[in-house]
Amino acid sequence: MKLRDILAASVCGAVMAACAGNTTAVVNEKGLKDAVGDKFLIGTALNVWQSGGIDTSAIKIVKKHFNAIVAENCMKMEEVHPEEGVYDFKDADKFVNFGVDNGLTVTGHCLIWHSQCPAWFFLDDKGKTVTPEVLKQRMKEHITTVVTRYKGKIKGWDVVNEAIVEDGSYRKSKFYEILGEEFIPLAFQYAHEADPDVELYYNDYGMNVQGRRDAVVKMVKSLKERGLRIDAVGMQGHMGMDYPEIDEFEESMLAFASTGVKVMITEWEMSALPTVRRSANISDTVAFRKSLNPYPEALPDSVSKVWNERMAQFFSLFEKHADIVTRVTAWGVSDGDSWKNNFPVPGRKDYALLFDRDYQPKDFVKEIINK
Ligand code: 9MR
Repeated sequence: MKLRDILAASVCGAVMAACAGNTTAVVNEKGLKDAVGDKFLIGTALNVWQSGGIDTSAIKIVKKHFNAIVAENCMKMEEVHPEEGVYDFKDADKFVNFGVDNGLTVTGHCLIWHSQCPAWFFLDDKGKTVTPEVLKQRMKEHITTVVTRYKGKIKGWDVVNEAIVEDGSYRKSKFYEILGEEFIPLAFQYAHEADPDVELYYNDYGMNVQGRRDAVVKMVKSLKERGLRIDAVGMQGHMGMDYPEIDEFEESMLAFASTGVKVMITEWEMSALPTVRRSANISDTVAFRKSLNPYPEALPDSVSKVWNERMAQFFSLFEKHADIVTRVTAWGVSDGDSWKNNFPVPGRKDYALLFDRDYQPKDFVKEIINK
């Protein structure tokens, strides 16, 4: 069993407990999506218990408050394409159908990512690294198969995820090692050829950092100069109480928009716990210590107040730039679902999302709804 499945199983346990017991009523008549109106889409990531219809409490929240969804895990390459010639679309199909059946805008996440990419993708039958030609052919086959399957059902794809690091250089991934920078334009080209109508995005974390910001701007410009389609830059909003600086984040939003693409806040949450690592790279973990888990029972009011104020400030920033922002998506429905409970320190209790463990909206969300 993979570590991710073990962690996910514990989330599912919490979900089942919640489903069995208190399926708390939501007090407000109006949903968050009604309050946001047509400023931008307001979305959430779904795990497989949600898109599979098991976590009914979360589903109620999704239908009432959100109008867009993205798959937290089930469309990643290791899930849909675990072996050469073997595809498994069981969970991905359920996710996409959930979106279509409920009239939600569906985003595909993600086509090309160094992480959660099965080892076979880069190896030949003798276990040697494949040639650039073979990797291109595999990328094309993967992208074409997945994008074609959901044609007309998905509004846009995170085509390439997390390819640039903080200093502005390219991440030394297998894709980069074998194909160099060229793997990015190729991925966009293959996706567009598979579905000329679908939107295409570049998605990354830590986008407030200047080195990464400048490199992403350069990369987007170069895609456009080649005549390739790119509709938006996804700024993953993995935030903490002390990062990112709001001004730096705004500067990046404007820098990306200046290239002629839209901006999406794609993976929004804010950890309320002491910052250990700013990275969202899943392998950057730190061992559990009690001192790193200061609120195992509940979040103190004083901390909750600061957290809500900071979330409200970011939301106001997104509203201020509603002309360039097309979607804001939370990375999970309620606090119990968040990957932050296990990253970067496994086993902490975090309070990172828009709805608490009882599926109640946080104060800043209530304020938006009641405005
Ligand atoms: O939230 C996701 C978590 O459940 C997975 O274990 C992890 C690895 O697949 O990916 C998490 O989502 C990541 C997203 O796909 C890309 N940006 C960073 C997110 C957090 O690691």
